[in-house]
Amino acid sequence: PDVSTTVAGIRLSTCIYNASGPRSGSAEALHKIAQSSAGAVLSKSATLLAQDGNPLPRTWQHNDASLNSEGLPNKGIDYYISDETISEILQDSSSSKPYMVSLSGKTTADNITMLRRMVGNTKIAAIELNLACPNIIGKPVVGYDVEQMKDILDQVTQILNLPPMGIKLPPYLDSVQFQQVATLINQYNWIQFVVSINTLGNATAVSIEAGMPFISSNDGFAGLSGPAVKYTALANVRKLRQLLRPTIDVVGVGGIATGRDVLEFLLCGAAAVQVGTQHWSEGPKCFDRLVQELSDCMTELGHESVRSIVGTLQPWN
Ligand code: RRO
Repeated sequence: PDVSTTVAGIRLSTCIYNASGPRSGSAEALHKIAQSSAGAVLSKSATLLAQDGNPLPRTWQHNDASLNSEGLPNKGIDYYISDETISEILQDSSSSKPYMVSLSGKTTADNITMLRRMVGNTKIAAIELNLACPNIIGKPVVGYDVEQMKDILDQVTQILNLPPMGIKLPPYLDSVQFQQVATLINQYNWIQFVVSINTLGNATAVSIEAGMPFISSNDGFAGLSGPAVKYTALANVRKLRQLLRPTIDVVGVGGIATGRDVLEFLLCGAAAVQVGTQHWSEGPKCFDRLVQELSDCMTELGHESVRSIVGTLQPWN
């Protein structure tokens, strides 16, 4: 079966690629993704300047749930957009894969400064503007604040000749939130895709032996990911697909661990999917396995192409 897709008009040879965050902070790590069956390569969210992130321990994993309070450890925007880095990531690839950059400025001004540095850069296939980091101490999630979100989207509108643009959203839980955010997003013609979901913020894992949270940073409050969030992610993809204009692609992410999970996201309306927690625990060979499992599952169910599945979940009545 045909497992290729397009996102924002960009061809992805497979519909599965990495989520920003796990194993995506260095050219060396990104090169391994480029060498796998992943359909694209996406960087760790960049800030204007390099930073170390929050104190350790800042991640925790158990069965079907992961928590992180990384606090944006990254090498700074100039690293992720430099010719040297991009060549290193895409070196000895038979066909060069789309390379996408995630941005998560600490302020709107920082995001605008970083975007201006990417104007006219044709080596960057797309930009994922992260409006959903839950771990910056004292900073609200932009995607939960319609006013702040409108302000940044308005400012991005002023910048011309950017690579194709998408935004990364937090999980929404209430229908009013979905309506508000979709109505806002639909007003911006430059938004070509949305990525849903980022981690579910402010979760806590408790050690009964220590009598403390497992995670030290941010008082033990952290973003929840992994199979525990899959159902929330599926609903977010489905609802956004229903509410967003058809020219916006939805990229699904949240708890994908098997080829069957990928198919669930495609049915709900995802044009492509990202894998975060599973990539973190299994490493980049997860993309080879997931593409094979998806392909097998499609054959079993009689599906000829990914694109023909997208958004075909049927109603009961
Ligand atoms: O670095 C992080 O703490 C982080 C980010 Br920027 C994000 O968007 N989502 C997340 O779970 N962690």
